[in-house]
Amino acid sequence: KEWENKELSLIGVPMDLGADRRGVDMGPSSIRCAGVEQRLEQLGFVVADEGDLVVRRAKHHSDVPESNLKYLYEIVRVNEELCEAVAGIAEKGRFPLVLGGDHSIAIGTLAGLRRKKSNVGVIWYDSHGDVNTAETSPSGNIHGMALAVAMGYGHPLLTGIGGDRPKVKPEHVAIIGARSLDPGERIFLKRLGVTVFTMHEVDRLGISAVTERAIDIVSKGTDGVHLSLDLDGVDPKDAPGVGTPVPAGITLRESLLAMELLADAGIVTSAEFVEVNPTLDIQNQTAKAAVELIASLMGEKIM
Ligand code: B3U
Ligand code: MN
Ligand code: MN
Repeated sequence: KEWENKELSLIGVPMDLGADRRGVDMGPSSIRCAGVEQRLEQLGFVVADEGDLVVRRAKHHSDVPESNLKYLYEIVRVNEELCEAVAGIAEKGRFPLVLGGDHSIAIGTLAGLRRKKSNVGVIWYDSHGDVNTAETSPSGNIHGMALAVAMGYGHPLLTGIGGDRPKVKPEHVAIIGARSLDPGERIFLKRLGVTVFTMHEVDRLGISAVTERAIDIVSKGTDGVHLSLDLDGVDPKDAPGVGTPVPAGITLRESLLAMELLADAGIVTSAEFVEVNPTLDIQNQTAKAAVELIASLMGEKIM
């Protein structure tokens, strides 16, 4: 593994424009407060905290007239910067760990990874599919479009970040935890043949079988695996501090098992943890859950 040296770089992206809701910009800060750096150091990682990117407060979302893409220009600008930052970290052979911010930042993360890897596998752990386009989105919120953009579908300013080529192939993606898909998203996912482990599969097969199947899919024919974990994939009882909680989700306990299985498989080469909104949280519980998940993903064992 390229990060066998246990060198890891943290980068925060206080992005909330993709969710059009304030508070998720404090996600990186809340995860840092929950002790992510110390926890990684206890695991033997040499952590470089690159700090946070700057996200400009937009005056009004209708900066693109007549479009269903809120805050498009600033989201593009920040993701271009994130792309460069992630590419730089990956090129140094360090493990990129990105802290969000809303899920629109996956666009920049995946674009940056594409510089180093031509076939990155992606585990999209989320209650949503995030495969809307301006045409299908009910909200105009770009965080609900990030995975479609990474696969090459969406506004050219978004799909062009880090170059016009698609950043991820549909056959290298596995979504885990889906339970809120828009009609257009269902059609899109079927048409592209993306593997989706909805809550139906999680309940029928169990999280361990689902995670094993997902590992098979994202590691076949790929040269690295990115985990994109939206905290709203976790059940809101365990992770209440998210902008769009969806009930009946994957418990924290099941999610920790999924992270342990990923750690055992030794396939994950980058990760991001997104959508933590401390203004909606109870005592920073959701950021603390994120730190537990990060520790398990990076190899922490009970004994
Ligand atoms: N699918 C809806 C809702 C949504 C997506 N992601 C989040 N919410 N967090 C949309 O707006 O695209
Ligand atoms: Mn998401
Ligand atoms: Mn979500």
